[in-house]
Amino acid sequence: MELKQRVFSGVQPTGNLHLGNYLGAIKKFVALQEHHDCLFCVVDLHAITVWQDPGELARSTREVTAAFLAAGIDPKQQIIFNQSQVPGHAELAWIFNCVARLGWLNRMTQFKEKAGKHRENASVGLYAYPNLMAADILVYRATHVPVGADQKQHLELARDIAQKFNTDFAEPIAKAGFEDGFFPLPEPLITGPATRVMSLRDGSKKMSKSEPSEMSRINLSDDADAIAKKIRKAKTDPEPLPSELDGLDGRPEAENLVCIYAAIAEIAPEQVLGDFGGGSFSAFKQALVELTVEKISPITNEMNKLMANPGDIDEVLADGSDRANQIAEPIYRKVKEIVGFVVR
Ligand code: AQP
Repeated sequence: MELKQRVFSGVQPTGNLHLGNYLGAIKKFVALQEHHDCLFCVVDLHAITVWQDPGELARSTREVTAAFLAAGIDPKQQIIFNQSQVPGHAELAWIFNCVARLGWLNRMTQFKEKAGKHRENASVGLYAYPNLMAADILVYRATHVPVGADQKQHLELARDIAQKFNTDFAEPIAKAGFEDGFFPLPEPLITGPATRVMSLRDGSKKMSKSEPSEMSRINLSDDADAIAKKIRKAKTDPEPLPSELDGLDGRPEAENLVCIYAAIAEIAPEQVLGDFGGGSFSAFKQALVELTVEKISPITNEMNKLMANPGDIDEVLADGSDRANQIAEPIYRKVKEIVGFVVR
């Protein structure tokens, strides 16, 4: 049975959607929809692995949906939905809890970073998060997953889980007519100059929703003045911009701004240095402000308009969830048969 190419990716509704989420993920979703069948998910089950205020969670779920729509994803051609409305994600995650090994999860660096010193106090959900992420992808037998570089390790785990499931249940899978295994090994799509956008205040840390300093990130909700202020105050170094890429070695803040420019302008970092190399940071930052405002402000304005009608956003999610469920339900039913559950 030939497997259809299918794209899946998710964004957590945990507030402060930022330029890293946009360039590392959402902008790529928009490009991929041209030639692929895609599912774009607001992963609310993932969000609650860390406590969320319920009212704020609902607002953020609509805000991420608004960002998908405002960025240009077509909700009729593609599927936009929230994870908790499709039961197959959590159900398959349980089976994967029984397939994945503790040793695999113990290696996950994101859990170590997020749990920090208070590991004993972290939720079980935060620890098992990568199993749910594997289920998110595989409940659709998705083949391609566009993500930022921070998700690479979780994607590798999803491949390990798919592989182990295919091996553990090889016999019933073959009997059911799946000659090449039941689950595909999903391919990460981590490409372009902005796979890891860094903090504007510290080039060694990634731009992140949970960083307390607002100056560290550009939020998709920022207006032109806020964008300008944050870019002008972004940390740099005393040297002028180099003309060649290797001149950025050991200069993470300069490299970050060049890569942000390249990703927004859709050109190579070499070309950015060709245009701005040898010049001062202040001239480059001014150009980056203008470019960022030109490209991000229309998205922000559209998000604000969409957020004024939450009922319309909820309809997009309900319709997308129904369509997602139509794909997930028969796949999960087949999984149950393969595992040996008695089904009706
Ligand atoms: N800095 C980044 N650069 C490039 N891509 C990024 N992504 C996140 N940060 C960057 C990508 O955005 C998508 C959605 O991310 P998420 O919402 O699922 O969660 P996250 O990775 O946990 O986001 P944050 O901002 O880093 O949140 P906190 O502060 O909670 O850790 C993913 O494809 C992600 O790779």
